[in-house]
Amino acid sequence: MEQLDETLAAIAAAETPEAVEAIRVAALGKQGWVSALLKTLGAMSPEERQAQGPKIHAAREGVTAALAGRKAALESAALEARLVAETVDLSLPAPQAPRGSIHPVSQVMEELAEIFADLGFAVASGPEIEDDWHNFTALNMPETHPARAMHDTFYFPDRDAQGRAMLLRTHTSPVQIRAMLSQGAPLRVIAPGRVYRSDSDATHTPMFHQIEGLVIDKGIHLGHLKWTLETFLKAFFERDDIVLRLRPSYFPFTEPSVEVDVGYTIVNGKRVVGGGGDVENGGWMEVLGSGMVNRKVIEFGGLDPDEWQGFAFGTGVDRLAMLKYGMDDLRAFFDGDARWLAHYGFGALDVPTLSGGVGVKP
Ligand code: 2NL
Repeated sequence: MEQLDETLAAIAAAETPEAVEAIRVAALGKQGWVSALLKTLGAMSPEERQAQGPKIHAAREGVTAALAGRKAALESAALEARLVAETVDLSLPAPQAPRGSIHPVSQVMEELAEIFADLGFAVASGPEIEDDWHNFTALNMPETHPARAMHDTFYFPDRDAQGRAMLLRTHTSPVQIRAMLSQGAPLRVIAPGRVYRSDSDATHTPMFHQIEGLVIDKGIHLGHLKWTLETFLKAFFERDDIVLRLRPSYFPFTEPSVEVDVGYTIVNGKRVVGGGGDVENGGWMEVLGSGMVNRKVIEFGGLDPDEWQGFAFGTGVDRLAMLKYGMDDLRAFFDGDARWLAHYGFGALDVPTLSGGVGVKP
């Protein structure tokens, strides 16, 4: 059978699955030559059919088997080629997964919590939407107090169930009022968090971060305040040559009130905290406000000021971060620019360290 030899040769020479399929159609398809031969069987005499039938069926089976064999061979060759092309070089470095970073404000808040934990302070928190009693009245700022306007407060249009004006807290002090009322005395807390003032320029953002501290106990005096702030600043700036200057000041919630400056030294044209003060190439910068808690505030906190005394202090977390880590644009803190974060952010494993610890050493 001449057609059979040709078909088998064509199958053996086929290079692609498409070529194999075309041959199958030409032989076994409805119009194929094998199908045509099968149809001729019906018109044959029994003798002729007996002679031709087995040959035609054998031709069909031969073609079918050859097609299947060639198809399998082509498929395994294709797989082989893929396996060779797709080798994986296990010695190459793994692709880096994109990593986020810790915002400097978060990092500094962690550092502060760590330092004050070592001094026996717990972290307290409270609502950012406050009422004017906790934010102002309890801090010795009555309705008529000019400081209520001084703060440029964001007020809400509605009052709360007790008829108190609602506002975005302007400082973290209300958290400490709440701590006094709920925990009583003695008390040692820090209150870090977001605060809001209607203020916006190169050095003021309407939202910023504050940390305040409050100690209430018996016989507390300015000496405790000075030692605590000095110990804190030494641990935070990781320097032993921290020099403080205390200046008398005024806050409604403390009496007496003290502003705290820290000495700096000019290094390569930049102010660096440490040493300095009233020397050549040195100066003072204000870092904290503080004082002995006003008797009225202790009363508003539900305590007897003849029995309990305390000191308190407050400062800006964003400013502390700028001073320690050398950022100079406050607004960049809240722009959410990934490039700024990649540069100034901290790794998740940059845990706040306290190399020496703070407090009394043996
Ligand atoms: C500053 C000054 C200060 C306080 C905050 C305070 C809180 C209570 C009672 C008394 Cl509950 N005082 N806080 C005291 C003095 C200063 O902050 O310059 N902050 C940025």
